[in-house]
Order: sequence, then structure tokens, then C-alpha cells
Amino acid sequence: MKPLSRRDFLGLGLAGVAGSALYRPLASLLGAEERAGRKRNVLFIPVDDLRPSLGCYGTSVVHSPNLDRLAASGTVFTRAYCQQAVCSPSRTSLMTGCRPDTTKVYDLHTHFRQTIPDVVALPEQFKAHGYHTQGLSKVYHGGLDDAQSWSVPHWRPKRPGYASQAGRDLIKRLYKEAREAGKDLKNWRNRPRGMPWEAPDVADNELADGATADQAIADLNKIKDRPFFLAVGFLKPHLPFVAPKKYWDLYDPDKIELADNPFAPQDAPHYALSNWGELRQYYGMPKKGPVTDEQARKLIHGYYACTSYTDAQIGRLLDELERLGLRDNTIVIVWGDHGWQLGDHGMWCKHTNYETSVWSPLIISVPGQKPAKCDALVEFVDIYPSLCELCGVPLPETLEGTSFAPLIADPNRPWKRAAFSQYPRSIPGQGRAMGYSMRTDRYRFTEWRALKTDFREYELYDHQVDPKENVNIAQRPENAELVAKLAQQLHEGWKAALPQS
Ligand SMILES: [Ca+2]
Repeated sequence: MKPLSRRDFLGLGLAGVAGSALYRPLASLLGAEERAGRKRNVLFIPVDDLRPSLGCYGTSVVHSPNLDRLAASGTVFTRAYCQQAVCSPSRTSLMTGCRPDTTKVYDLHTHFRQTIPDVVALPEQFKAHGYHTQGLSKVYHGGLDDAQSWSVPHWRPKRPGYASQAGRDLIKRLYKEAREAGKDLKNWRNRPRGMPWEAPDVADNELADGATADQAIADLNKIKDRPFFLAVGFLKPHLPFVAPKKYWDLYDPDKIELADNPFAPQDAPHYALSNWGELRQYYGMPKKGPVTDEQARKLIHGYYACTSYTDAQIGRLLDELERLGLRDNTIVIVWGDHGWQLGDHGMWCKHTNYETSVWSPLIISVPGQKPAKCDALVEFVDIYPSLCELCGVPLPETLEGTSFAPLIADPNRPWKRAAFSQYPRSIPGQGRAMGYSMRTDRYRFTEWRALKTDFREYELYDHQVDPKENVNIAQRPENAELVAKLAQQLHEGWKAALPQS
């Protein structure tokens, strides 16, 4: 393995000064067109709630041929972590290049323009450096778009959430009942939810993501002759699991396997788990207690069907890039905004610090690169500087991530010592708290820290023997020294975990 020299490391920060000597280590990644001075395009694809259950991540039961073919031409990051496992905090961190303790966006209603108004968001930085930037569907969290990021107004698909008559009738009835009960439906928390799944026999573009792919294809044809940063967000596999029937038919319901650890991790603090209230809001889901095995099987089936539906839409974009002759000058990056519990630890949805919530898919394909799987620890906050570096766009000084471009050239080089995530919680008797979590090569270590008291509690999982995080070993006397060491590393934070020379 080639060590990362101090000079290389400095180069990561300065590489945006395109043409500087420090950019040379990555020249092997540049194609003839870039060397001739043509800017690379970026096709930027966020997928809502996509966990790394994909063929290219070794989950052969899931049909993801298009993401697999993208992976076969690029780098699959097998250990990429989001900074907070819920839509807006994760996306805000990624899009601003700052961590949640800097963005102060820990929830679904705070906009980063309220907390860090002057930050230059990723598309905005590209826009300021000669790119046409355009956003379709969910890029920032719904309702929290950032107009100054885009060269033209953001576009949103207009399709109903349900496509079957029964599904539409149900949601209509639930809204009517809520209105009659005097609920304030302007507050999204009060809005009724319909069925958690549906398999309508409709064309792809009768649902939102198919319509988004149509729009993206039309826009690619309009913008193909100028440098572009096109962000195309897909909504599935976010709940409700509504996908055209043909994607459900890819899976045999009798062969759907349930999680083999439907229990809380042994000796874990009870508040570390989520009560998956997001799923419980849907029609027919239990208000408390577990779902039935039959419901679990249907949920997993629906999640996979929605994954395949989005995979097919991404395939259409890749085909169009090829057809337009853009593939050899366009970086394609796909990321899921966080993981998802599919019954793991008896939980559903995200909202935790466990591996199942923070471990997320990240695939990038850079023209001319050597395809690879990369096991280095990378963070979503690294995406901003990486895309800048790969496109010769300068890096703002506010960024809190590190460009992983060197890993695309050399996937085995030494890299970060840890990846960091966090999640706020209320702890009974202690009030508001933050769980700070760190993934090292071997361990997941989490410190739960009350914000107004001295309360601290720890979780420690040894991935070498317990990759599913089933047993918390933080309280074992023989691990006291290890816990102290990891706590110290956690407190030293991300700056101390950067690649060393
Ligand atoms: Ca999400």
C-alpha cells in the first residue's frame, strides 16, 4: 500500500486549484477530454432510504442490475457512513459539507439557511464555477429546498402517492375522517398515512420516480452541451412501498427471509433503539409491539420491489448518458441518504446509531477509472470535497470532510481511522441527549451524552465477532481499558481520524 504523504494530504485541500502541481497525482483519472480542458459533468443521484442491500453489496436476492453495472464501472464504497440517520440532517450535512454539530440541523424542519446562512452548498459551488446546476425531485429534504443552489427552479414530480383505486379511496377516507375530527392537517405530523405498501399494475411513469426519470432524460437532452451538475433524486424505497406490480413480481414471497436478529442488542440501553413510529403511522400497522411475520415479509418484499423500481429508473438515466455520448465525460454518483432497519433488532425505518441505520450505499463511477471495491472508512461529508476535486472546482474552507478521490486511484491506501455519526434522543430522567457514534475498522462505539447532566452511557460492538451488533460489551470489566481508549478517540473527533502521512 502506498502511504499518503503529507504533501499528498495537503494536495487534497488544494487540489481544487485546477492545474496546480498537486493535482497531478490524480492525472491517471483524467480522460483525454479533461486533459483538453473540458469540464466533467456530474450526475448526482440521491436515493431516499436506500440501504446497501444490493447485488453489488453482496445481497444477491435483490434485483439491482443497473446499480450493479454502475458499480462494475466504478468504486463501490463498502463502508460509507452517513452523519445522522434521518433524511434532512443527513442530506444537509452532505450538501453543505459540514457535520450536524456545525449545521445544527438535527430535525426535519430546520433549514440550514437559518443556522448557517452563508454556507456555500455543493451545487452552489459548482454553479459559481461555470456549471449549469439543476435539481429534480428529492435532493434536499422535502419542503426545505435551497433555491440558490440551482441555475433553474427546482422541479418536483406531480404524481399521487398511491395508484390503485383502493389505495386512493383509503387515503381520501382517512383525510375526510381527520378533517371531521378537527385535526390541523397543515401540520405534516397530523396527516393520515395510507397503506404501507401497494403493487399497482401501472407503467413506471404513473408513479413519481418514473416521471422523474422521464424529466431527467428530457433535461439531459437540453443541457448536454454545457458542463452540468444534474441532481436527480428518487423517492423509493422510502415508505410507503408503492412500486409497479412488475417489480413485486421479481420476488417470490415464499422466499423472503426475515431478519435473524429480531431482538434488541443484549445489554444495550433501551433508549438507543427506535420505536419506529414512522412505520406505525401507516394504516394497519401496530401502534405498539412487533409486526406479525406476515407483515414483516410483506414489508421486506415491498422494500425490495421499490429498490428494483428505482434501480430501473437509474438504468434509464445511464442508458441515456450512453446514447448521448456523455458517459465518458460524466461522473455518476449514487448514494442512499442513510440505512434502514428491515426488522433488524426488531426495528424498522432508520433513526438510530446502529450500523443498520448509518451504513449507507455509496457508488461513484469516474470516467477512465479502474473499477474497485473499497473497504476504507468514508463519510458522506466527504462527498462534497471529492466531487470538487474530481471536477477541478475549488474547495470552500468550511468543509469538514476529506476528498476520497485518492481512494478511487488507489482503493487500498491507508485512510481514515474512524467514521462519525450522531443521533439526538431524550433519555428518561436525563432529558435531551446526543448519541455520538464512531465506527473504527473493528468496533462501533457510541457514547450517549446528556446535554444538561453528567450522564454518560456507552455501547461497544466488536464487528470482528459480532457484525450484527447483537451484544453490547461496553459494560464488561475486561473492556474498561478499551472503552476508555475509544472514548478518548471519540472525544478527539474527526480531525484526529484523518488520513495520516
Ligand atoms: Ca431518507
